[in-house]
Amino acid sequence: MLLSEEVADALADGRPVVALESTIISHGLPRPRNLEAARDFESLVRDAGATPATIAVLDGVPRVGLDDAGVERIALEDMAKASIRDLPVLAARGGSAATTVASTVHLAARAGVRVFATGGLGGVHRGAATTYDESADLGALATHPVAVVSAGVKSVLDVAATLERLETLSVPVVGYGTEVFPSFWLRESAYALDWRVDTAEQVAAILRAQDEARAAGAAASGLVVANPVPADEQWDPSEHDRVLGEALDAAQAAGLRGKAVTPFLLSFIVDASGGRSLEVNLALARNNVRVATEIATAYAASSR
Ligand code: PSU
Ligand code: MN
Repeated sequence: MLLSEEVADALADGRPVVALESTIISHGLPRPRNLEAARDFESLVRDAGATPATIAVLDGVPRVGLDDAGVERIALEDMAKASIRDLPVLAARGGSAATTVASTVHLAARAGVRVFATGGLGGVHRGAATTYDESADLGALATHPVAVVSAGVKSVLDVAATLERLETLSVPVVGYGTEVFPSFWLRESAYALDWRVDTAEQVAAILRAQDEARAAGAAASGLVVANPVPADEQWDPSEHDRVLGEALDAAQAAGLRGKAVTPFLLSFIVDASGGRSLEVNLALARNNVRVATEIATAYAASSR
């Protein structure tokens, strides 16, 4: 694993660092908007006084913090999609890949980065009772000390089952300024949360409590910070419902399985919505990067 110089320096000085995911860039957003987005997310972190750590595997080496050439590669090259289990295979053969939430969390934890921003979390797919399709993101959050700021999970997933699994896995979930779990393009799902936070300092205090528990011998655990898309940027709910139905039908007709399912649904929905879902996706991801930067800043301040 290789840390960029600026990430290594920031961590050594106790300055705030925000991990950023690469699968959202390589497989979640279409070219060329994805390159713009990757640069934009990094700028948002920098402009708020923190250090971005975009994470990916390049030529067999997991990287925590990319230079501009690396950012271009994840956006413009055809990258594999790597979960945690793919990391040793890529290392052995010198391969390159974008990292999912699961593998980004894993590498961030190894580097000592405590806060991570993405768009949406992977979760339990509809029909999982027979397909067993549950993202490794959930298990990764159960075992790594990284807080993930996301806009919840997409309504293409089984939102209720995802929340149940997070409960079983003992991953805390807090709503950022909300009592309701968001559903990615929409501010709300049908599911209420147990805990609401309203400030970055409140999240930093939870991270501190986790650190103290771990120092006292508790196992590592992540945190889901569920941050709804701003009200004026959410998708029109009726258009959302229509496109969602079409996407689920298409995925079933295509008979996809494994890691092909999520990228298929994402690109189908961008096309079927005439690009509208993409604008909402970018808006919510930017919002998550902003909140993650505030949390990382509050966390760094609280450890001085
Ligand atoms: N959800 C999104 N956008 C994404 C993904 C999920 O709204 O780009 C990506 C993330 O990288 C996530 C991965 O970790 O899909 C989950 O894939 P799978 O279901 O194969 O675990
Ligand atoms: Mn899957």
